[in-house]
Amino acid sequence: MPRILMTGAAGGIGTSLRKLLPPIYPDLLLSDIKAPADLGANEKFKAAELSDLAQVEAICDGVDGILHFGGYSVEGRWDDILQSNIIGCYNLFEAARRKGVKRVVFASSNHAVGFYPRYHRIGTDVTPRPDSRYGVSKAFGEATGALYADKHGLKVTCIRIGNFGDKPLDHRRLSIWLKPEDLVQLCRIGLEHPDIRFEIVYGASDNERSWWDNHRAYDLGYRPTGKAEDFREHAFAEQAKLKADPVGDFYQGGTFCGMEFSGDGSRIVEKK
Ligand code: 15L
Repeated sequence: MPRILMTGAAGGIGTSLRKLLPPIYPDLLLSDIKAPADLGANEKFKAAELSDLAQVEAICDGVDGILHFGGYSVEGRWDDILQSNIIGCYNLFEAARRKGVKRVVFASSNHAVGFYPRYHRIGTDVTPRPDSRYGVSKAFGEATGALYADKHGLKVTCIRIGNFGDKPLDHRRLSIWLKPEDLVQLCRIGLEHPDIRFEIVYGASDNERSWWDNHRAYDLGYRPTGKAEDFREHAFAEQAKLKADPVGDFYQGGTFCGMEFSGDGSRIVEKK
């Protein structure tokens, strides 16, 4: 029975996966800076600060595979992103190497490529176009994962997560929604598939309006069950409550692109 470590156990995704993973991975070790308030008596938890390598090594001890959901999950001040997502992510891969962990699944994000326009269908092999300091940290994590895969033989899967949740929240999320059970499928591929060396996949359900070519995930056996269009009316009703955002509505990364934007607005109408 593999021992799986999940970082970020107290965060949004971690909280949901704490319920979905135990039947598949009964030996699940949870970690975060602080224990989740509702930690069950049968859940195993060890606290760790990701920016402290010794603490990260301690949680990797005896672990076979890691689901790395820890770190900052939205745009933030540079120093917060630096500590949690740059230093913290490096520490995670380095601790995994030192402790002989075999596999890491890294929670990357659509914001690593958020500055691609929505009309542009992209695969996982495009140049990163981060839309935020947070997006830069996710591109860094993918690059670090590639280094540890190529140089040290760690089996690494980066999931560029769209928007995780029970239903798509607005028009943009109809293209990038990820149903929790579909994320579990992708985690299992990363932790178990025999062909993994270094992979990047999109964390998206079976969404008709997707902007992403996710064929590699399907080649690895991914069969998502979520369909964003089933929630179309809800998403449009929620969208109607939002203010127009000329930058965010044009690019894949949405509001992350519009935030602090002082670039060339004339490119927004350009289609090539
Ligand atoms: C993300 O990467 C964030 O973690 C999440 O909070 C959402 O903003 C999501 O992307 C999104 O793009 O909707």
